[in-house]
Amino acid sequence: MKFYVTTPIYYVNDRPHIGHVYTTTIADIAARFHRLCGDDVFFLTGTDEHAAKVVDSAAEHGVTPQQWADENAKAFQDTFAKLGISNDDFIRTSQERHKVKAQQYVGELLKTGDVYLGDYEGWYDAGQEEYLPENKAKEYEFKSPFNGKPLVRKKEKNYFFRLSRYGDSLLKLLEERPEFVHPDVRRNEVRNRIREGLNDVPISRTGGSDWGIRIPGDSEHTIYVWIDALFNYLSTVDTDERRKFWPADVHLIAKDILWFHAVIWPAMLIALKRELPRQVYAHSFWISEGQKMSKSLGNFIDIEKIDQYVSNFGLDALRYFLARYGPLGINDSDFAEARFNDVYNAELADKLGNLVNRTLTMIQRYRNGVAPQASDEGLRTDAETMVAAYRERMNRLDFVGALDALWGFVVRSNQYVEESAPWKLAKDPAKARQLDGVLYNLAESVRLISVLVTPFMPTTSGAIRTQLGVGDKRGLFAEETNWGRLAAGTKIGQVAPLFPKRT
Ligand code: ME8
Repeated sequence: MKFYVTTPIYYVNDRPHIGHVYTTTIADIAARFHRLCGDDVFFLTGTDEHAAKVVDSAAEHGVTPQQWADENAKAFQDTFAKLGISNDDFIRTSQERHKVKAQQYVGELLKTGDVYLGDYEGWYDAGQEEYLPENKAKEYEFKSPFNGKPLVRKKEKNYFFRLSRYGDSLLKLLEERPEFVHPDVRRNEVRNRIREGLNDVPISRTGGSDWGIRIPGDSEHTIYVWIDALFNYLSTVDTDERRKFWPADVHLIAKDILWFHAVIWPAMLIALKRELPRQVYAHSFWISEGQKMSKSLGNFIDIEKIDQYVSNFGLDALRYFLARYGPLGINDSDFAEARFNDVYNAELADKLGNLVNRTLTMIQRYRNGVAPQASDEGLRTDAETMVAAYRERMNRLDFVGALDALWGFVVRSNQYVEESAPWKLAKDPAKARQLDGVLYNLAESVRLISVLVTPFMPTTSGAIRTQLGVGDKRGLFAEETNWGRLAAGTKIGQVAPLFPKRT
């Protein structure tokens, strides 16, 4: 099976922060899970470069827009590389391969009449580069809901996309394929707004700057940055080798950009007669220490702060925290240092780290570092129930649920240590076989956990496997999750604490 997952392409004018890192990490977890299952995965992220802000900032810094974009795109690329993100490509909308395709798509839409030239007047949010509908502009008292700056009344000759044609098709789509927009609350929001009626949307701008992609056959208008940006998902895989990946299996985004992804994008694809993505998954927001992150408060968890967390706790601890406590559902999540510290100690050090460490230490102490023979079914049923729940949840991108199931099993295994008290069995030679069984079951549960943490904590997974003596190389999910795969006689490696406790 193929699996194509995308993140938003990020505005190249901003510096990477926890929000960008979050969506990209979540996509990375999905990609790694599907690779573990043997799927043919394509994972795309990138940068959105044709915003007017780029021209302004470049001018302020005395460089060309392209130089400014190059520099800032690199910040995103470096950040994702440093965070071990396993994207298969990084699309930049200023790349020729994208520009050619974006022009081609607009050309197709001009031919079908889905794009036409007309007049536009409305309330414009310069920071977001979008027009707000009259009622929204009024509701926000003619100020940007994003940065509070006054909206500007703007009039221009524009190319429009005939969105008004597609209301019924979109409602039908949401009816027939409810999973198209996830979570449900977001689908309902979209449906209600579509029912209020759809206007045609302006998809071009003028402004004298060359920065942007030209509307084909027009020397003045460039393609509005949002339309240009949405095309990235298609343009990147619109080649002979990659066409097999379309349609995208999931576009991961946050709720701020739902309308573009759940309404404008599918309408354009219908107009282009292309297959529609299977899902648009709009998560909620991270807030910081109980407050909304904003420029004015200066409380972004920015890349410097992220680096600090990584050096204090390790990259995998950050990935775990993001995945387990992140805003995948409809509620916002708080990124707070005290909470991070508690989670690290309680869930990584005391639960997972402790289980691995005590299991391997006991095998060293009681069995000379060699995994013994199984003698009963011990933790098997618990393991199988957990694996089934984990798989089903991972397939639905319910990472919180999958980690709940997995950590439930970690807790169960720790409990099993207490119940079976190997230190008592070790004192009685008549119980040697029983002790073999207990130690085998624990080692096997550690092996299984090493496989299932792979998408979330790839480095930890490797470390557990090296300590257990089974090597970093993994088979596919289906075979690795068979209970009893650990060979008796496996010589365990050097044992070291995975998550030293923090104060
Ligand atoms: O909107 N919590 O780019 P952008 C969680 N270029 N995620 C957050 C977040 C937060 N507080 N803040 C941002 C754009 N994000 C356009 C997209 S796509 C064709 C064009 C994440 O740089 C989240 O994924 O403003 C959100 O949707 C995205 O960053 C917005 O990134």
